[in-house]
Amino acid sequence: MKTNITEKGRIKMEHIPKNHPRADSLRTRQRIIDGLHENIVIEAGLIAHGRGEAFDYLIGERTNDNAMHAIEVAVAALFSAKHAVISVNGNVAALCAEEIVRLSKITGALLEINLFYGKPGRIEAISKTLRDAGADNILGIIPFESSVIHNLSSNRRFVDPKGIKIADTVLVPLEDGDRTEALKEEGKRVITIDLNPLSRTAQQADITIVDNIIRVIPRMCEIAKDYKQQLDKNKLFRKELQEKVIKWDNAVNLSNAMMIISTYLESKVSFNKN
Ligand code: PTJ
Repeated sequence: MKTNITEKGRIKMEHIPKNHPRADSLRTRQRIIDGLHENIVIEAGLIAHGRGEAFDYLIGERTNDNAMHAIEVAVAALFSAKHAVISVNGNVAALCAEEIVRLSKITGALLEINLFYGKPGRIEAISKTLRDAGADNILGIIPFESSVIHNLSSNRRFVDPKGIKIADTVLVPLEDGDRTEALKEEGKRVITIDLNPLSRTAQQADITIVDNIIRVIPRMCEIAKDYKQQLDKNKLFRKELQEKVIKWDNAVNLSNAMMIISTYLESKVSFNKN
């Protein structure tokens, strides 16, 4: 058999057949695997990605109107914040470094690396990826033992005193569920992106975007660009954005997300219900 594995035991992106029915999904998966070899992603990140893929099937692998509404409110929240921060972990850096840097530049939200698994060299590898993607200011690079989020025992508690520590709004995509409650206890507004509407983070965040980060961040950038243009023309537009956030009901959003999964599954069931 002809091998498509390199000497280092890795498959190359170009070895994914272009006409494979799931080529996009395989390429995305490959970015996570490459991220693992580059010390950006941790082994648990592969498991997290698989979990995400499974939930993506359940929403039909597309951005629905409910998620779109959450995306708009999330961008409105970033613009309404006094000090917004986007938290970057290994999976986020591997999947959408360029887009997350673009979102940070349009909205003015700062980028902070915050990892659950503190393996040596990861922060450096992730910051290189972000710099290569155009980031010029990255927080969370030096470990701040003295700046912590209280009531949190994982590695995520160490935060940058210029970033998450003083933020009023934090975007925490693909989160493992131990931090949102603690961030909220410190009075912060939490936005998350999580394909699993039942996850602890999804349930506890103020704004949960139930969709794939691969689709979400480019859409957030488009909307942010539009809001920014409107804000430049009319300062009163900020009030409209604030209203959007105040009116938001995350419990309704999560119920809608679960209904969408349920309806999608029902549409696939072909047995006679009578
Ligand atoms: O890089 P680190 O050390 O900070 O660790 C990052 C991971 C992702 C390994 C860590 O946060 C973790 O273990 O996360 P969990 O507990 O697996 O949770 C990740 C959540 O993200 C799950 O609810 C997944 O369904 C969801 N998810 C995975 N991939 C995607 C996703 N949601 C949106 N888009 C995705 N592509």
